[in-house]
Amino acid sequence: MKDMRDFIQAAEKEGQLKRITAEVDWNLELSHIAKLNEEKAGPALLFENVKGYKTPVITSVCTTTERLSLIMGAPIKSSLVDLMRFWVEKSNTLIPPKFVDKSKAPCKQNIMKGSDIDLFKFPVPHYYPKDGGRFMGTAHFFITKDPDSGWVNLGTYRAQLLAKDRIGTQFIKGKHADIMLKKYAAMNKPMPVASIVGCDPLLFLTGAARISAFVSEYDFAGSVRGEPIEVVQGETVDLPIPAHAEMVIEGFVDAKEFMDEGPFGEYTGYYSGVGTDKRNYEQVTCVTYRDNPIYWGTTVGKAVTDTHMTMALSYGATLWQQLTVGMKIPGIKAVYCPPEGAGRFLAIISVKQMYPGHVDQVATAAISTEMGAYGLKTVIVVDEDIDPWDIPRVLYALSFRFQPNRCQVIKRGRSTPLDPSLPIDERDITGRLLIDATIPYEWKDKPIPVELDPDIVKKVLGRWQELGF
Ligand SMILES: Cc1cc2nc3c(=O)[nH]c(=O)nc-3n(C[C@H](O)[C@H](O)[C@H](O)COP(=O)(O)O)c2cc1C
Ligand SMILES: [Mn+2]
Repeated sequence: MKDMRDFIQAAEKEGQLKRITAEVDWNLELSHIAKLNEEKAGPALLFENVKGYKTPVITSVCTTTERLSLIMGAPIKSSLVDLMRFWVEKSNTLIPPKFVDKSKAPCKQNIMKGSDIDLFKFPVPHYYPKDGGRFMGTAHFFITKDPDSGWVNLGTYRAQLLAKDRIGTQFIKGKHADIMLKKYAAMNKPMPVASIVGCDPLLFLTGAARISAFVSEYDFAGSVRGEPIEVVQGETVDLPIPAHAEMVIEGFVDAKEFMDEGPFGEYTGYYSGVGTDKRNYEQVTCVTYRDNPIYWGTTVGKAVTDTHMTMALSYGATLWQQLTVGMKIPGIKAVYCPPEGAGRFLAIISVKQMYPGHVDQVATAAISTEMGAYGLKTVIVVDEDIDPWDIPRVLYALSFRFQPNRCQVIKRGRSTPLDPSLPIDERDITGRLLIDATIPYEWKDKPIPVELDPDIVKKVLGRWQELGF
């Protein structure tokens, strides 16, 4: 899979995509159709007739495990956990991207520069009633480059359509683009950026993933694809651009320049940026796009949407990988970060205990990984006989194995400013709760589980029909 067109073809073949030919308004109507469809776990939607525009809009690309499997190149019936295992495997190797000539890069088929630039030429949706405007970049990512090391980052950060040649940014403190922007600011230079709208959906998954600092998301994507991602030099910025992208918005972010941005209906189910938040913005220098481009958007909003599925996959996999491959902690059976918690606020980890304190090690390690150190609030550790995605069994453990006195409250940790459980002006720091829902390893007298006698089970199953079942 090289681009969005390959995805559309594959999804259509699997009955995972629906074309909508009736006219639909970009103003609220399109997003509401998409959201209601997502709540029913419906197909990806290709809106072919958006009021006032020729360009089609695709939504709901990542909402189901079937479509995540198609994107990852895994068997279509894979579960989220199968995909997480696959992700962990692929993160052990990295394949850097490969530059191709501009003539082989469809993203260069059309080029707008200078006064020709007009982002209103694209059918950018207005998603939720109280959004501050239309959001150009939702299922997109910004490409940036570290001025010191040359490390190229792909990061998904929302981008509001602010003017015909401006889009907003929301680089939350400590995100890779924020770290880079501060370096450019110290050098008194604006930061070159490119926003990519519509491409191989895998690149969006990686843009939203918590790949470690100094590792390029391109290299991880190359590993998943088993071959280098094809990139091409930007027109006005020195950045590698996905050659098969539908739309590329090149420009600069000046750390000293601000505009009003937001609010936006975020993945927490609440608006963020309420009031007069000022943010840096991208001043656009060039827009390139394919012939008959396809615009890609996503609803974000209340769980469960593309955002939650994407994060549950990539954040869960990253946590798993960091605990096992990174920290080499023994006994980790599985990790699950439920989509309902956007894969980031709640983690459930199943462990085969091997020594006293093992559970505490796992729980404190989880909140210290790159993934867990940012905003993870609750860690539940269960014994190896419980699959962490089997929520009824997790509730069982929380009822019969959990003891409040074995919980630990961590008072301070890095938070996300989007967490609605904290007061709006005090969201830098969060508390954390580590829940031990296991039977302690060191107990000599462990509770004796009630199990059926295997011989009798065999015998009654042999009589099953006779018994009238
Ligand atoms: C649809 C969507 C929108 C997002 N919007 C933002 C945003 O506005 N700001 C932000 O800092 N993170 C946002 N995120 C989360 C980041 O993509 C995520 O933290 C990622 O790790 C950032 O890349 P980085 O690790 O290279 O900084 C969003 C994720 C998704 C899926
Ligand atoms: Mn990154």
